[in-house]
Amino acid sequence: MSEFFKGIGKIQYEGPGSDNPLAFKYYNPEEVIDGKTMKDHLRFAVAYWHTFQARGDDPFGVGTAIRPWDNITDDMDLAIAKVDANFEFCEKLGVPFFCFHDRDIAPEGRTLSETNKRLDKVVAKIKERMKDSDVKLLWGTTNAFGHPRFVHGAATSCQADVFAYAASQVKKAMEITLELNGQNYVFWGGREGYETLLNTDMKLELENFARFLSMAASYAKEIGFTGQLLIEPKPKEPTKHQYDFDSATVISFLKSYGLEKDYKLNIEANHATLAGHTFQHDLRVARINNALGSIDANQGDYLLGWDTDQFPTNIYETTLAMYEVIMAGGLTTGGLNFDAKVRRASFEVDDLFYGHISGMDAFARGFKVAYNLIKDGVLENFIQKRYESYTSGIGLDIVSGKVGFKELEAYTLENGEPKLYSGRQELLESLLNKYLIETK
Ligand code: XLS
Ligand code: NI
Ligand code: NI
Repeated sequence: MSEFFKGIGKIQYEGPGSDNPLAFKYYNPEEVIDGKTMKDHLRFAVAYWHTFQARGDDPFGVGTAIRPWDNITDDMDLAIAKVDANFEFCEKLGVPFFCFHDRDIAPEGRTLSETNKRLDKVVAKIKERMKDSDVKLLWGTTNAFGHPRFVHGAATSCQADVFAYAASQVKKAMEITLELNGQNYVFWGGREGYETLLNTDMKLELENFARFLSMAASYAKEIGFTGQLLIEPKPKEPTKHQYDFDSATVISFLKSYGLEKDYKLNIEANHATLAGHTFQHDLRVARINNALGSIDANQGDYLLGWDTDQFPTNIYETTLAMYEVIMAGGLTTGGLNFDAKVRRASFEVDDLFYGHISGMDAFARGFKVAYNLIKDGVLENFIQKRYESYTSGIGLDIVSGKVGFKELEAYTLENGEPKLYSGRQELLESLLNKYLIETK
């Protein structure tokens, strides 16, 4: 087996004082916090598509990436080689998981059965590598948006034969995810949305989408896939309006169709911001609905209106994200998948390492700050006090359903004007900064 990332050894934790660019400054995988190692708290994953497939092309120019597998011309040889590259990369970084789309690991053949045979070949290779590696599959998914047949969508296509094709594809992708012991299965509705309502039967498309997800959940049960099914919200791109707009939309969609027991959410930072929310907002909505499943860890650019999928470096945001994760009880079967790509100008292989190292350090740091904030009750104590009026008297009567408008009017007539209290945002922001700066 040839080595792809020559000259790069296992990335070590060297601590905040280190100036070695190929070392962790904050991510110390073996450090135990609250009874668990950082590795187990953070459950990082490498995204196959960005790391082994993407070439840095954009609408204005071709790919710029220089990769150690560039000399391999046969596409199946290349697919097999990338399995080795994936394991070497994850092992060198000490990342415990990876994620893929079916079409990332094996190129399509001329027919569905040929495509599936190709998948089987690559899956056999992955299984073989898994035998002597600790690297596992966090989730599998289907790419039902890249091929021209999905021009009008997959589950929400206007054509039933495309719906059927997409179902066949998910069926197979679920089977291989099970075979590889994947811990989750993700649905990102790449083209499940519309460009114009002038040609769109929105009601039928939404119903079909629900039918598709319900068939998927039944099939998962039938084959004994016990991993978590996840939906990844995104408001737009590639379609003008994606049906899985944001956490709130997806949760209410799931509830409308009775699917809420079968699905949780995979929240992506950049998708939340595209929807006009903070990352923390979409995580919070998921958390309070017991629907936080997994995370696509990346960040967008506030000046750009599209999904830039950058490596997460903003510690303020990783802190608030990890705050939600800890408050939700941890990631359980989910993880922090780097759905992130190096910039087009960062075309060397070292950049793939720098990107992941910076993301892992940013989340490790965010995790520690969030952990301390929660341990010291900095925000929770304040919040508890802020809502204290609902724990006794008229407030308790409201939340326990004891009173209606008449009783509330009587209360107000008797008690007069409410005495108000400050929300103390600036104070809390400065406390957050203190923890960001002082956390060891
Ligand atoms: C694209 C999505 C995609 C999903 C997996 O915007 O983030 O990469 O994570 O299909
Ligand atoms: Ni994603
Ligand atoms: Ni994205």
